[in-house]
Amino acid sequence: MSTFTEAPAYRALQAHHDAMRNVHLRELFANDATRGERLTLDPSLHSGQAVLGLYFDYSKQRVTDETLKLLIALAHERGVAEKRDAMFRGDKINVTEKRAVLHIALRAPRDAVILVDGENVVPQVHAVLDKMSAFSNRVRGGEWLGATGKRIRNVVNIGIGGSDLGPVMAYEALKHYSARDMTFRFVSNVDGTDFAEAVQDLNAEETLFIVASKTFTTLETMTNAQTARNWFLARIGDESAIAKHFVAVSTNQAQVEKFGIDPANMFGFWDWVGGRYSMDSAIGLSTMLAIGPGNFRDMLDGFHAMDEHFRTAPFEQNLPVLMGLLAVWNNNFLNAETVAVLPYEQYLKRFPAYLQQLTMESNGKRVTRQGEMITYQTGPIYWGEPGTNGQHSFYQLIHQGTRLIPCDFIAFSQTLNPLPPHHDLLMANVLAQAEALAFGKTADEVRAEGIPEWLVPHRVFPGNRPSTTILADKLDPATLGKLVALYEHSVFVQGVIWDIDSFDQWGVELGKVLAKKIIGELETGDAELRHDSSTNALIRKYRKARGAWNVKQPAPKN
Ligand code: G6Q
Repeated sequence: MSTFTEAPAYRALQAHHDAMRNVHLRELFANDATRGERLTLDPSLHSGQAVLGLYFDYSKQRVTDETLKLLIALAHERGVAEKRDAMFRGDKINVTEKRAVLHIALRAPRDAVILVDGENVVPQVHAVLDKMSAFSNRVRGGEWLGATGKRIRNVVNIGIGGSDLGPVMAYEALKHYSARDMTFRFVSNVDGTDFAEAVQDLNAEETLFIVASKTFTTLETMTNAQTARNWFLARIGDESAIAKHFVAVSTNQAQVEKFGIDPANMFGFWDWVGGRYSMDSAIGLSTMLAIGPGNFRDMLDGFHAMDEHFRTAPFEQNLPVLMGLLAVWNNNFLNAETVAVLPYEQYLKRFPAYLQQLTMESNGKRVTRQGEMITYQTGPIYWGEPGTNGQHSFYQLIHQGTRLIPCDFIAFSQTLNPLPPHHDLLMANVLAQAEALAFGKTADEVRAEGIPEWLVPHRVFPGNRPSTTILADKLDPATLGKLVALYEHSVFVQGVIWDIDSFDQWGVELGKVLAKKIIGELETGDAELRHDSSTNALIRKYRKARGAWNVKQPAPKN
């Protein structure tokens, strides 16, 4: 295969871009009265799959019919369909780790058949789901009691990265559906403050810790899990009580047992589930405890509906394919460096943080799958905050700054907390922002408002700033599943176009080993230092000034 920038479709797109670089969205809309309805996807209409229900309006992207035609040609040329089919088939498309990539199997129906090395993995997936459901029902129903006979009221998920961001995001997103008589906390940072604050008001007798770690070797998680164990034992004083208060989610049974957790209380998953693609595996145990197995199943069904859409819909009507192609257009032709994700839904407040890992860990790569250096831009920077808060801070730069920042607006027609007039105001804002970004305000329009001439340049909005608006009926478990799967597959499409391995994360692995050397040097106060002069000086300064951090703490009171 030729490299991305040598592909005939790339060259055609480059020429097309040169011809339309100065075309304004104002013009595109003025020349086509139907554009706002035509350049949209409502898969319930297009593909007869009434289940999707996500209205995807990309008419405010800087594209024409010709752009779309060329982008779709690019997708065909780069082998998106073949690579997608290879993923769904269980081929080892994660080439650097020689692994299959099968998060789609986590939400497959019970009777599906998906083979890894000749073995159908779907029964294993459902066996774990059944075990999670039985456990969740027992905890939620008050059958699973703590060691002193009290009901479990608090769940603390200890994990980091993919073993944290998905669970936190999903808990926050689906809080409306959660058991309100239970408290959920998430500890990820190795900074002791994270653990201390998470448990400071919890009663150990009513607390369940989930140690969530695919490898069960991650420094942060193992340190927090050990601290949790100490915290618990200091209050309960009985090793045998651990079995009722600690469960594990992992692929590493040996390490789980070594830590002291009974394998009967372990929920497994597999090496073909990447950390950032694992929120719908056993890593979602905290989510299931919060919302119950039925809602969790609905979420999985939402994921699966998007998987099937991605697998079967023609590219012209395929949400993840179009979303991925538009991202490539903005990134490689309009030279946008970032993407702002702007959910107008308070419950999605952690969605941008979740997407940061999904997108940037997947596509932040600088060599091809074959290891050749890449000469074009790959994954952009994702960031964002829920609306309307962002409007009062960083939107200034999006409207009038010198950079082009494509935006994903996400909104819901129905609120889960009807408090008139809030929802209409929220919706008015998201619609107004997308409109203002696209069309701006010209100098003549500013003058017509009676603005003095010296102020006119400051009051002009250039417009022509691209955005997509995703509108769903309401935020429920199935819709969340669809949204996450939409981004997952869009990331996949981009990775295929750029010819990168979207499923490894060597940059993260490095972080896991780098600190180890320095830890030893901090602990041994007089060890000889062989770093650069800056690091050496910082270590010396820290050794001197750290105070009594390692002095034994007094035994905690119950
Ligand atoms: C995700 C990454 C990474 C991982 C964490 C936690 O795709 O691999 O974020 O999830 O480093 O790893 P463990 O689950 O093994 O503790």
